Amino acid sequence: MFIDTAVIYCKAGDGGNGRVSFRREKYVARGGPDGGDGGNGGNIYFQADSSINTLLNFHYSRHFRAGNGENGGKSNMTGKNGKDVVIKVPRGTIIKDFETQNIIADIFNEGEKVLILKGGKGGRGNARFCTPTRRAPAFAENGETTVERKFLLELKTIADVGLVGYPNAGKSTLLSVISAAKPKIASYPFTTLSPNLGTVNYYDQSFIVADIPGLIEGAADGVGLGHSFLRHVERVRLIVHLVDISGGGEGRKPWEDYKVIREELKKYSKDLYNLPEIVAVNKIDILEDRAVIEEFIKRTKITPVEISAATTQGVKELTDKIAQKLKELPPVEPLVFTPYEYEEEDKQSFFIEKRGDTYYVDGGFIRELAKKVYLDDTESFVYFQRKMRERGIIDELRKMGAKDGDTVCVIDVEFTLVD
Ligand SMILES: Nc1nc2c(ncn2[C@@H]2O[C@H](COP(=O)(O)OP(=O)(O)OP(=O)(O)O)[C@@H](O)[C@H]2O)c(=O)[nH]1
Ligand SMILES: [Mg+2]
Repeated sequence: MFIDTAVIYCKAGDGGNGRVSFRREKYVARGGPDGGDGGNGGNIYFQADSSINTLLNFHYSRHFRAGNGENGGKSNMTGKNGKDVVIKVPRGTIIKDFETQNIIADIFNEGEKVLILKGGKGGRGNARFCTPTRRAPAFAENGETTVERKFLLELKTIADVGLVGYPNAGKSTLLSVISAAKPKIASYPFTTLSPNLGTVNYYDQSFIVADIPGLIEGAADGVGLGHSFLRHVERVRLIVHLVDISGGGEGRKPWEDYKVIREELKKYSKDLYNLPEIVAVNKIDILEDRAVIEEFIKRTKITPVEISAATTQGVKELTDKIAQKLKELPPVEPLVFTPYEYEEEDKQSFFIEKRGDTYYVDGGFIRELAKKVYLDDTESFVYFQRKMRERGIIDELRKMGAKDGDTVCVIDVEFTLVD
């Protein structure tokens, strides 16, 4: 079974809570606060692994959770960070937000770890809230909690060469003689049901060839295996179009086969249709009349490379030609897109908590703003307050019962609420 899409659920770890604790030592009458910070939650990463080439695994396990950060301890002990989770996927896996279908990442480079969900930050322990005027803070921060996200994974294989052609043309046979791949080969159409990848080592160069199921007339409308697997040759640099010179033993005309496949490629995507192409005619070992090749040339205006994948005649010339052409072509690039960021969405968030008589304001919006504004400077602080008002934070404080003269604490800075 070939699986090239999957829906999975991931959750980064929550941050551990900060601790409230006071030093207790012999002969020390009143120890200061010594509650440690909570550890950070684990992250979720995706990593490309070229030893995998389907998304099948995700049909068995669909839930991934990174470890939570541990709570802070006494004696300023910071909690342990939660364990990261690294999810291995084939090269060319595109990760989308399930709800919006927006692209989050294209897992393109072999081995590269891409951060997809960040763990929650650990909360600060009470030791961190000690100020000259507040010697014994009896509170600590909670760790940041994270949300479970639903992703759609789509595989768009990355290869240098895509092998296309009629069923039974000998595509898999060709792949098996130019690479170490061992695809299924048989004398009936639609032997290949899912893409096979093979690496061709050519002197100091190497390239990846994708062999896909055969196409027939009407594939775009779902005839045969349809053409959805063409997504696996959308990201190639070069198409090698293999034509069965024996007409499939069914009296088909090779030049017609060629045109039919070109039509199907065009229907699937103009980009695919416009890719550089090398045409090869296969099975010349059983060619009885060279007139067939002459007619092919006349009708298509293309002089094909003549090969026999079965006897390997002409295969070396074809490989030379492919390698030469690839040298001239630019490398495959990752998709161009603006990555969708959950954090962007969260950057507008804020929350208010009342502890004792103090209102604590925090959240993505505040943190973002605090990065830009130096809070200890009066003028900047006025700006900060204005932004808070615009975002509706002051209104929310009032709704919660905050009155003039009440203390509001924004991250580390305390101020008195006035209109
Ligand atoms: N005589 C001859 N037979 C060949 C040659 N190449 C492949 N064949 C035979 O053609 C048949 C089809 O070969 P495959 O490699 O499975 O063809 P395919 O294009 O991958 O077919 P699908 O996967 O069904 O699309 C097999 O019986 C092969 O042995 C060749 O050069 N000469
Ligand atoms: Mg095949």
